[in-house]
Parts: sequence; structure tokens; C-alpha cells
Amino acid sequence: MKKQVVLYKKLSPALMARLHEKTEVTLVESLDAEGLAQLRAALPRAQGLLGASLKLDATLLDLAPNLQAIASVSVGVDNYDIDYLTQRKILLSNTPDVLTETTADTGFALILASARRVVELANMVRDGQWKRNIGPAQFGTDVHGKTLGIIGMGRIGEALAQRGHFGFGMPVIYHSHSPKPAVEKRFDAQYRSLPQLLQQADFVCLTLPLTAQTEGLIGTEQFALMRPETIFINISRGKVVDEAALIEALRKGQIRAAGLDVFEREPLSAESPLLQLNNVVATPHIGSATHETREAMARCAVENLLAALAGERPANLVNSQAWS
Ligand code: 8YV
Repeated sequence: MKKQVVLYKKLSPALMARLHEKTEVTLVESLDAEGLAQLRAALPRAQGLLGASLKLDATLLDLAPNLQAIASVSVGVDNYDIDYLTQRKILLSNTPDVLTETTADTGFALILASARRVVELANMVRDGQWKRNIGPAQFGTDVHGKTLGIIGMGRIGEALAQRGHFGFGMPVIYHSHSPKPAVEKRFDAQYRSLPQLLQQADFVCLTLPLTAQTEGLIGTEQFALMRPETIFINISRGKVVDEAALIEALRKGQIRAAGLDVFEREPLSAESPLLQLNNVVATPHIGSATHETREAMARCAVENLLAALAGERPANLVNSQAWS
């Protein structure tokens, strides 16, 4: 008998066909109130789940007694209670690697846009306010040759370092839970303590996962260590930062600008004080959002799920303790 899969993310026709070939699929098209009710109704028969951007807590998972595997269409796994899943022997998989380069591109887009004030000045042109040659009041700041500070030297951090070092001649400094000699050799990068990095980097870039240890890592005390020239970039998770402290630092001119793809609450409210600030570039969590990469992530998730449901170890198993 085919296994029962509940999808809470739309897939391309090719991937839908692949899934239909092997499983019985229930599709929940969106995660609005109606969609969530559909999901709840489908959970009791679900053996596999595939989707993203939904907090799957114990209350929801308790509705799914037959669940064997969850394939998340994301690299981040902060939406899942991993201990609980492991306890129930539910295999959780994610989609690393395929999104690394695209997410690093997003990071660099924010670095360039914030430093060169691309959004603010493009809006000036669009608003018909380009009346004369621009002067120092509109000048930006250079990116090439400046110090790139990366917090969290994982795959995405490395891809950012590669762009900065080889493309823009930037000295690279980094902070992570342990020094990485191979990275240091490849990008001529230097390890720093967190306070040292915050004091020395021209661009402070967050690329680390959200965990109990990283939640609220950057707050008032950390912004106070940055300089008025510092540009702050976040492509990881909003909750790694105390957003109120970030707003305060921007308002007080403690830092020059911020490029943000992630926020404490998403979607970001139109009322957010961040959107009142000209020196903030805010994008709607587009880190991996290209046609090619989202398809590759979905394909990876489908293969992870099919493997798990067939009793094989998925290529990107997150909770290896659940595998026996
Ligand atoms: C999206 C992401 O949030 O992979 C991640 O961790 O943050 C993103 O790529 C989304 O999960 C894509 O489906």
C-alpha cells in the first residue's frame, strides 16, 4: 500500500508526479486558517510530511500518530522540536548545500545595497526627486577592501567569505564555535572572539542558525561594540537579534545601516519602525528564493522523504539519533 503524505507546500508538476508515483498525496495549498484546518484534519493519517515555514510543535504532531518522516524544504530547522521528534523516532531531513550559493548572493546583495544606498537612491529617482547631480549627502561607502565580519562560518558563511575575499578584496574575519583552519587558509581569514569581531568588522554578517544558544545573541551590548561605520547584515534568522536594540542602534547612529532579510516576526509589519529608517534595506526572507534553487530544494526534500518512507536513511537526516 502507498504511504500517506501530506504536503503543505506546492511543488512543480515534475516533483508532484514523482511523489504521486510512490505515495498518496494530500495537498494543503496555503497555511492560512482554512489551510491549517485542512492540515489538522489530514494529520491523523499522515506518514510523511513535506513543507516549510510552519512551526510544527508537539501539539500539532500529537495529531499525527502514524508519522514516520518530515522533509523540511529549508536548511534551517528551528521550526521543529528535534528532541521530541527523536523521542518519537520521526526522521527529520532538511535541504542543505543546494541553497548555499543563492543565499550568499542574497547576503552580498544586501551588503552592496546597504553600503551604496541602492534602494533609497533608486526610490529618489522613481519619486522624481533626481533634480541635480548627487552630492556628499547621497554618497555611500565602499565595499571593496573593507573588512568582512562573518558570524557563523558554516556553508553559507564560507560562500560569503569567498565572494568577499576573491571578488571584493576584503579582509575576512569570522567568529564561530571553533576556529576553522581550512577556511582560514582558503580565504586568508582570521578567527576573532565575538566582541573583537563586532569592534573590527565594517560589515557584520550573521549566517548562523537559530538555536537556544544563538537566540538574542546580538543585542544592546553587542551593538554598543560596533562603530558608526558598521553595516549590519542578517540573512540567518530574525530571533538571533534583539530587534528593538537594532532599531535603537540605527536611530542613535551607533551603526551606519542594516541589510535585513529576516525579522523577529515574519511577515514584517508595515508599521515596523525599521521601515521608517532610510538606512535599512529590508527584503521579505528571499535568501534562497530563486526559481532554480527553490526547485532544487523541493527536489532534495522529495528524495529525502521518499527514502525515509522506503525505510532508507535520507541523505540529509538531521536527527541521526532517530535512525536505528
Ligand atoms: C526559507 C530558509 O525560509 O532554508 C531556510 O532555512 O530560511 C529558506 O530557504 C524557506 O524555508 C524555503 O522554503
